[in-house]
Amino acid sequence: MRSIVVLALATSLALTGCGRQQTVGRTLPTVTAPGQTQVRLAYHGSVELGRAVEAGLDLFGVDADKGLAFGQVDQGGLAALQRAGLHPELVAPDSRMGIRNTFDKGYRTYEQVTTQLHAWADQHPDRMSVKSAGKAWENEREIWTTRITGPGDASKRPAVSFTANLHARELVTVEVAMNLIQTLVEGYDKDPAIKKMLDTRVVYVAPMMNPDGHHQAEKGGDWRKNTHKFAGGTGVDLNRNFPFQWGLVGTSNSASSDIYRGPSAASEPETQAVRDYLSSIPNLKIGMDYHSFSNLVMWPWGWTDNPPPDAPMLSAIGKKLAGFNHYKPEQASELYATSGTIRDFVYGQLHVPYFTTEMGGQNDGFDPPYARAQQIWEENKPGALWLISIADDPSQVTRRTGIDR
Ligand code: 0X9
Ligand code: ZN
Repeated sequence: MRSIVVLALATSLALTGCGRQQTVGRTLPTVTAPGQTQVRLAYHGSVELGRAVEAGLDLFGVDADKGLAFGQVDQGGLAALQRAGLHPELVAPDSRMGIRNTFDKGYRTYEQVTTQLHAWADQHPDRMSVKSAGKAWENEREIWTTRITGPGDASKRPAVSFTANLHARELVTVEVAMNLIQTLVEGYDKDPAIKKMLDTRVVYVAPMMNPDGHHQAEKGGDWRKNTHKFAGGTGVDLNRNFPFQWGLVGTSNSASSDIYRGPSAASEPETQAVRDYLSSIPNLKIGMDYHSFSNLVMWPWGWTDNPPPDAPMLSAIGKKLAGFNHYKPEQASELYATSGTIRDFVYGQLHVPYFTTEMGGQNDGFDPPYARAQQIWEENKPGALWLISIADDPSQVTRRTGIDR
């Protein structure tokens, strides 16, 4: 009887940030409290971490050097981890790990992002335009994309893409993308290096690809996925829904899971919009998808440990980027296997080198005080500008040595 009450409570709390979807619809006779327990798990390699995620660990991030993973599990997940031979350490809800579920007012809301992007484009129509790639699942919020380049014929200029906030609660990534846009648009008049860059490149930035999920985070909710309602739970992990090696590994077929892949490849309106947007960028040469946290720079593949066809180039670029922000560079699968990700889609399907940055450390979690977001932007700025600079020919990194442009 008690567990029925608890499950009903968990259902009613879904998406409020207090209760979590994972408990809904499972038989959990031993559950005595709704919600999640934060855990720290010493893991040994990507296979073990992948097992933990598949068992139900909602992974926040890792300290890759120490082999420590941080996250949360419900009672069922805890039992599954133990059955898998993994022994997470329970930690008290810790303000220095994971999520505080407070939305520091420094962070921009969806509404503020919308207003700001249009204000910049209105002020600088000669160099910036804003376009919606489509609406998110609730059919209310637009997925904004921006195109930034100097005046004149841009049709032959190489293009670079930056994407952010596929995962709703990774708030810092929106701010980094917004800072990048501002730096380029306003720097055009002030900084000759930026002017030269924009006169010879086209930069596309999509700062908030999961606006419905972000809206939940703005209300203080802990939310990763989009907000698509299914019978068995809410939300698809958009970074498991892309149409490349969809459903293969590191993902779940259960709507209650934080790594739910969706009912089919590109089932979600957000995925479709971003897929079509990225596929239609002329001369797309390279790009970056921003996540948080773990202080990592990753290149394809995530779906297999096998090296990608362009491994020397991809690893050279990844290591160079990591030299700027002092993050750890690695092939994505070295962390844990994933499939249906945006990075592997762009590389595998569009044949364009695409990277993932996991910004911030475990002390930042998903929602560090806003001042940290500015520091995280500063540490990622040189790499972002460098990526734009090599877009004319990314393979130059393996042909030249000692370049520092
Ligand atoms: O799991 C993800 O989608 C990303 N990590 S996050 O903590 N931001 O959710 C990226 C994972 C990188 N790719 C692989 N591990 N293969
Ligand atoms: Zn993420």
